[in-house]
Amino acid sequence: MLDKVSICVIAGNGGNGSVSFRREKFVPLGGPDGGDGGKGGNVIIEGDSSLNNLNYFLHRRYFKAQSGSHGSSGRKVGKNGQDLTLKVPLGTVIKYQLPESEDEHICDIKTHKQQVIVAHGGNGGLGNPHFSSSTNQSPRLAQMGEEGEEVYVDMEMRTIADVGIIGYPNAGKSSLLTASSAAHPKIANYPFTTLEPMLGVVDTNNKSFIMAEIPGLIKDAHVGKGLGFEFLRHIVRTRVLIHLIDGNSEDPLKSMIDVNNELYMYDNTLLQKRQIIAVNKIDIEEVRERMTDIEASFKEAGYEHVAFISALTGEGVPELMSKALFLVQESLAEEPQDEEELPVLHVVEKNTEPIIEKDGDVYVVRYPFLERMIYGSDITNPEVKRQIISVMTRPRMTKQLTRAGVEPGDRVRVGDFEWEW
Ligand SMILES: Nc1nc2c(ncn2[C@@H]2O[C@H](COP(=O)(O)OP(=O)(O)OP(=O)(O)O)[C@@H](O)[C@H]2O)c(=O)[nH]1
Ligand SMILES: [Mg+2]
Repeated sequence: MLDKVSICVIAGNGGNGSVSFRREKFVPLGGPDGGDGGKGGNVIIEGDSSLNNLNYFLHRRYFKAQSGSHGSSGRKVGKNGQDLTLKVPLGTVIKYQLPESEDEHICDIKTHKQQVIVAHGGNGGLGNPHFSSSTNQSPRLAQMGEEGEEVYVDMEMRTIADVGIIGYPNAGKSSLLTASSAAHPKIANYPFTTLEPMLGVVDTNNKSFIMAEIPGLIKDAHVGKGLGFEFLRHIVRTRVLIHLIDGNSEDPLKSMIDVNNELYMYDNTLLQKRQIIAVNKIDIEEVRERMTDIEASFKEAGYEHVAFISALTGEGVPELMSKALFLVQESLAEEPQDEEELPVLHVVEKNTEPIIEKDGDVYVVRYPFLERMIYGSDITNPEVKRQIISVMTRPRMTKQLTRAGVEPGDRVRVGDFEWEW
């Protein structure tokens, strides 16, 4: 079962704007009619309640949404690229960081069809009609489409179970899951039979909840003993823990304290969860005889309520499940009702003002709007060169460049285009 994966997603590029002129009979050169490019598709991650693992990502780690089509003559706007939607199980936590950004975006996919856009498609480039002006009726300028965002996304599935069964290996966790749900985890008389979390649906009192067996917790799990902390993240979001103890073990109280210590080492808030202590295997004669002693030792240590069950015969199991359900409901009632959660969509920041920097003797203008115009136009054409310079020397640009210290004779560069001021 794959429950943790990193993938690379790339949104579609915007299509290029087009340079084109109307062709009419008897009119040698009509007005500009190049269409804008279409928008690139987004990459979206969507919750799907029918999934329970991330296996889809086992063999594919690289995903790209469709790019927008280029604009064409007759003001024909390019088609938008299709979004790419990746489906993940509920309980998946998504983390990603945009290039050149400090902020990490974290999003928790909790509901069916919940969506988050992890990479935005690039905008389409503008066609040449956008560059016409009173002084330039035949603009040969158009914009290249914007690049789609490329983002690395870490996904981690954290089981959403209401109840987690914890306890030393061999305590009978799988047996309890089998006794109370339709799940069929392997049961055997040796430790570490179960190597990954097992889930089952428990029906009790006309209600149901999801219960998970959390395997592998032993003393020193925090330094990697047993299965280590591998699966502890799965209990972070459970509401109730059933702490199952082998009544036949040497020191039931100590084994419980050992496991709770490990929880504490991992995340001390885990001990604030509602926990039911259940001593198992009371069908065994010796265990039955020890029951009062065990109860007394727990009481002495401050644990008032201990349930006694047999996962094998089912004795005490229905009562234990009712108690678990009761505590789940209690925990639900306490939780502040989720204010309508805002979808986590990162805001696309774009510099809307030119930035002027010096690279040696050259003044470099960084401004996506103009850079894309350079890349979208044929700068080998002398007429295009002339038009670019006239856009660059409009009053607003001139003011900004002068303020930055540009003087006649200096070199100025935008994208691949360099000229003398
Ligand atoms: N007599 C008796 N044996 C039990 C009971 N519950 C479990 N067992 C036995 O204890 C052994 C371990 O049971 P599992 O359910 O596999 O225990 P587990 O906690 O899931 O163990 P791991 O997955 O290895 O951590 C098996 O041989 C079970 O048959 C019980 O109530 N009574
Ligand atoms: Mg097991």
